[in-house]
Amino acid sequence: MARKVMLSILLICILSCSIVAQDQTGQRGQRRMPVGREGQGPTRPPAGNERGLRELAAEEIPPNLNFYAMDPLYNPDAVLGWAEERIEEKLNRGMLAISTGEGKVYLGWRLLKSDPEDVAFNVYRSTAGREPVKLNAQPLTKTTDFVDEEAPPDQANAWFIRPTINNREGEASERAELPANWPTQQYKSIPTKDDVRASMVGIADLDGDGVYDFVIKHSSGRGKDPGRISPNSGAVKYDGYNGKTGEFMWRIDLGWNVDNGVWWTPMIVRDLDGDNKAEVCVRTSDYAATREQMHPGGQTGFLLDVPESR
Ligand SMILES: [Ca+2]
Ligand SMILES: [Ca+2]
Repeated sequence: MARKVMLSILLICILSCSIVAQDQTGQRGQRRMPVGREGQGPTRPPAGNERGLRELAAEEIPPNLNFYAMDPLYNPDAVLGWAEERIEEKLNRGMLAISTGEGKVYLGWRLLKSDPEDVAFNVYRSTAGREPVKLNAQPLTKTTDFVDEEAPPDQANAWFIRPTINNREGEASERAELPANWPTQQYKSIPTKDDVRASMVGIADLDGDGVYDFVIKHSSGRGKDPGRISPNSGAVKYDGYNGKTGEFMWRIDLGWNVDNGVWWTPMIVRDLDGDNKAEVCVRTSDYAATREQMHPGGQTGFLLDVPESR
């Protein structure tokens, strides 16, 4: 297994405000602590904050990073090192069934990189849990979709495909299902916890099951634009949702000291160490639970006056 790079550290660094450059001799620069004011300082993050990471010891920091975080975090199961092979997502077929009206159901699925060039597909439907029936007369070779115009709408239906290679069928995909009397709805709806509105969405497989999940950045607190100097109006928070089940997974509260910038408080959601579970890289700062606990620069809203910008 190739050594995998702990790029998350690098990216956390790039996004973090507390970065220190290596000098040309490779020596670590003097660690700079955030400049707090008397009576100011971080308070504890909420109990529900994601805490599955620990601080990285100095000897665990890969030696030739140009930048590193002052307090990099490291998942104990992750492999440290550098990627010698391109890290690729391991996704499932993405079998999809969408009612398009007039009794028609659009079916779509992924062509995988592992599929041979002459792959073809058979499409199956199981109605009310009965034995699946093949819908196509000949294996499909041109596209990775199919329209089922004969599914009984008054019964629950499930569809799946099997790739065929040299007329031999391969493994069945996961199933896409529609309940009886399905509505005409060309999207999936996932309710958000606490009716949170998203200002930004990251898409990647968080739990490694081959299905894309979602990370949303809360829009609570008006997003700040660079043209205006204004204090934060809310803590910056991110939520994770399971794309397969729609279930809420976790919430990360970065607190009030992270500027709620529209453009400069982004996230990167991507598998960086090759374990097929996406990392979430965000900008960090000392935690402040309330507006009153913010660093002084944050209270005035002047970004260049906050410790994280120095
Ligand atoms: Ca997933
Ligand atoms: Ca990962």
